[in-house]
Amino acid sequence: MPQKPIVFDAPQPEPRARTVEALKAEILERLTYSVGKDPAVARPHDWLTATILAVRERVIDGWMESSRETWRTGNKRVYYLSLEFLIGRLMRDAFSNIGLMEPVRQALDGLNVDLKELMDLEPDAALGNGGLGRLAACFLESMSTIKIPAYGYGIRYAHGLFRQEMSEGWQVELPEEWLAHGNPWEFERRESSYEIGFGGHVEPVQEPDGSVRHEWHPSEHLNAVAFDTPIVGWRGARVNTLRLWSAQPIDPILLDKFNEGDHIGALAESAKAEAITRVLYPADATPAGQELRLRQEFFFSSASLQDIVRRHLQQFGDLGSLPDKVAIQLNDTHPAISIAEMMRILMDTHGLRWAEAWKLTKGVFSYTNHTLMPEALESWPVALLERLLPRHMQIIYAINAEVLTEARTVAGFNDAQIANVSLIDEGGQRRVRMGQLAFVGSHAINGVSALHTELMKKTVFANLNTLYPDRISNKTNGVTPRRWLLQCNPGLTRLITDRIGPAFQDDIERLADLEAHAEDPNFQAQFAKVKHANKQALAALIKERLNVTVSPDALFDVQIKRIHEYKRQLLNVIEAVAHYSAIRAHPERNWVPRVKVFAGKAAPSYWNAKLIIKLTNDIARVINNDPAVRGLLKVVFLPNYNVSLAETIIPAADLSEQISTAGMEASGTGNMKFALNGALTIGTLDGANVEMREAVGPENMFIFGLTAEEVAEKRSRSEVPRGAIDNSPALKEALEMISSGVFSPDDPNRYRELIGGLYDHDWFMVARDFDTYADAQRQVDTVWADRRRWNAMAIRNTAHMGWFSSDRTIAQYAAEIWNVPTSRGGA
Ligand code: 26V
Repeated sequence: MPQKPIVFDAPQPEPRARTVEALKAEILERLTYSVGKDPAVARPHDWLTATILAVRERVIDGWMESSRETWRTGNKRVYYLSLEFLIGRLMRDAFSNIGLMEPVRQALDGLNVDLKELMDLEPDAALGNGGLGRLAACFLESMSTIKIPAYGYGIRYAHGLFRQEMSEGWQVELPEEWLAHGNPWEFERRESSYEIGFGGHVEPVQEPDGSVRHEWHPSEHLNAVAFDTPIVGWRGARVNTLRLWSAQPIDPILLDKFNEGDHIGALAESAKAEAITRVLYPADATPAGQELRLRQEFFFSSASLQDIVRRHLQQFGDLGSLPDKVAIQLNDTHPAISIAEMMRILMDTHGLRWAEAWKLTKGVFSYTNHTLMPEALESWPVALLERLLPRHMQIIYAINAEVLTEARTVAGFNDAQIANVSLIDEGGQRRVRMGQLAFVGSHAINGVSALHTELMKKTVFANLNTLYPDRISNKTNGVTPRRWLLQCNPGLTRLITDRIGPAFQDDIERLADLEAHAEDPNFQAQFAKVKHANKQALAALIKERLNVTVSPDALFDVQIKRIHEYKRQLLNVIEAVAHYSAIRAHPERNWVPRVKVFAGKAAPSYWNAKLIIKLTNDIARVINNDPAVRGLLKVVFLPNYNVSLAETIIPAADLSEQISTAGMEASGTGNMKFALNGALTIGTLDGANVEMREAVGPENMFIFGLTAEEVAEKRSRSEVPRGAIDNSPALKEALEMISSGVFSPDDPNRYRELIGGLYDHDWFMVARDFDTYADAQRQVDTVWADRRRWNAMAIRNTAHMGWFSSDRTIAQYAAEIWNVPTSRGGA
């Protein structure tokens, strides 16, 4: 159906009033007329929905304006394709960004409703696993803030990341129900739906001019239906769209089958279609190899590209201008099949020739790599792709032929180099390497920290980097200071505003003005007071959730992130055991009271990660109940880590644990959030820690451990860790305690294998980094004892985190990859 032309001067309503009175009236109105509840009997969830609907209207005013402007100016749009968006709660974010937090609070007060209570009711949208998904969410907010016309494209999972509960210290996974009470933020766009195919065959068709066109005839079809959520930038600068696709059957019920009496069969098709967007894959430990995952990837890639091309043609009429008007960022390889899908759309649907289609494709796409772990790099069996996406497999072969010819003739590659850049992994079962596909189909490829980008050039993409030099660049990650400072830490925000004025709220690098106050005893006292209040709130939460009493005067030492061997929660836990032992052995010493806080989810199939959770809980039980410890050490594992929990824990942290094996954490973003909130980092020279050290100064951080180079060297020699253990009595004792069952009397062998691995290969260098880590922890104690010094360091951490704002990261993508202007200038 042809689209109607856009009428820019079409009538539009008056923007909504923003006064307390107007909000109050509107909330009542929404409660009555949209939720359908009498205020007399309305329940908290009804008030929540009504409040979001009322504020949403103020967001919509900006949304319409932003979208009209982009249509009117014809500015380039950025499309961020991501299988994950870990957005968390939206209410405080939206209210605060459009400046309605206080008016809404007062409006609700006038209705005898407590805003805080409503905020706690909002589900935490966990459509992501960890850092990669949260980065996508920070990026969306920053794109709105610095005024880039942008869409996030992803999947509207019916169930996000599982809910974690503890059963006798073991992780149990329960389904997550974020949509149970509906989702007042989203708009279903039935009219924006696209057909997605799978399977079938490809037919070559001879064209009159002698060329051959390919027609793909899928054997399965389903619909992708759009759900839009507005994403508002700071001070309402711009409102962009997060468009999430939901899978729906083309025929909800096969009526013939139903009438024949095959009721289950009649519904089976529809269940199969809907299965595609039912759940988020919880695996960030190994790539999910299953067919359903590939279906998810193609499903959302295809829907997004059809939408992008449709919008482009509607506005500009021709495809030649695609790279001038469209930039598509691939968040890791999950949407990499988009490269082949774009080629298919351009050639098979729109009749473009190969060379032109390939030029346009490379012109629009760019790709971000988020991990170097060989076991984490996605690849799909050729046989599976041939069956599920036969046309795409043909296109991938054709791309590969072109790349390999170039590699041989232009670059003069030898056989080993050819095998390395090939899109097809020929070792064993033939597989398509999605990283290589994403690389060759993109004009720009980036890593997420300086170190990670360097390692990318030296390892996975070494040969592709030789073949296509200058394509790889670095874009160090960042975090949005709105959510991760202004909203989650209002006390610190007020204090900073009182001291250096409010300018930092609009230009976060102005936080550097705090440097001048770092040694001011009065400011230090206020800074510490804010921290103390945040720690009291966390202590209350720990009491409520775990019934463990912790003192807010103790040092809060925090490690919260996905549980992974490379992130080395095990190193932290072993050090806790060694410390416990030392406290018992030397009660006379002046120990610094510490609370070790852990939180994080383990992939359900990742046994060692789950065992590390159990170990943490086992150790916590023993230490917390040992009177000889006299409360000098407490260990707590807070269940169900998510964005909202992070927002409570981070402002309360004194010490941030960023202790991954060097070379393995691509960037980390939690590290930035902690430092921004005045925590000191204990960490390795890994990921963005390296750049954080440059920003805050090495004297304001506790760096320890092997470097990435040393790790690589030890691994290449298969060096055994024996020496490290034999030479460290403290480590040796701690390991023996754990493996002999001191913390698991009910099952003394529970940790034998886990600890045995450290003696045997110690792939993650836990034993070899132990001593320097333990030393760094004692250094932490020494500085803590000199509280003036500690506070000065904490203030300096906050002062120098401005650069780690996702606004800066996004401005770099805009200038160096997307070629779009921003409110900070450029293009
Ligand atoms: C990591 C690993 C590591 C070891 C074994 C297998 C495996 C599989 C997957 C992953 C994570 C994949 C992608 C990811 O989430 N990367 C994260 O991206 C963040 C945003 O750029 C970054 O800050 C984290 O360091 C990085 O792990």
